[in-house]
Amino acid sequence: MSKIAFDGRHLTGEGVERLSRKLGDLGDIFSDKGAHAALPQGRLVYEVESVLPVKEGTEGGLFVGMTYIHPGKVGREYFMTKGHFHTIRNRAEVYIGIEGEGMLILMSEDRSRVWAEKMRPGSIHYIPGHTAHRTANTGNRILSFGAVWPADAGHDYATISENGFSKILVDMDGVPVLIDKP
Ligand code: M6P
Ligand code: ZN
Repeated sequence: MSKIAFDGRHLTGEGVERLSRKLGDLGDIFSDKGAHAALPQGRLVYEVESVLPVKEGTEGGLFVGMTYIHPGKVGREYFMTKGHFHTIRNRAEVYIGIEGEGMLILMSEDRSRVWAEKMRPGSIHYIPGHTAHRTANTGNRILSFGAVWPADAGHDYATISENGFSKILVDMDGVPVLIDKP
């Protein structure tokens, strides 16, 4: 019997690590700085639960996680994850939509291409290597998805926090649209 399970709301079992990110932790990712500053900094944006069966950095190992993004917006931009490249750039990842509606936003390593895939319950997304990835909740309830990634992939957040993605996902009359970063 597996020692970890998803009970429909959370990962349960031994060794589940949890982290949460609040608006105050995410000042550098949203483009409308005024709208960000006006919101309560303690508001929860997303939570991540992960299981690391092997030591971080183990070649050939896999990690598994669940991410839960709350509904909300900062200005016209949807609540979203920080986003990252993998430190070892060629490492890929798989996301599986579980609940709610969202968009997986992807960007090529040279920043010239940004595209998005719709996430919904049951959608499966292959994130190739050399591709930055972040997810946005475009609905009005929680967006949750599962992820599986190589144990040696690593998270490069610095490249994204310095330059962001070259396009942002905004609400245009109720429709999520990618536009050039203002
Ligand atoms: C997925 C995986 C995790 C990641 C999480 C949140 O579960 O890709 O590795 O940590 O999403 O994304 P971020 O780390 O960019 O905040
Ligand atoms: Zn990743």
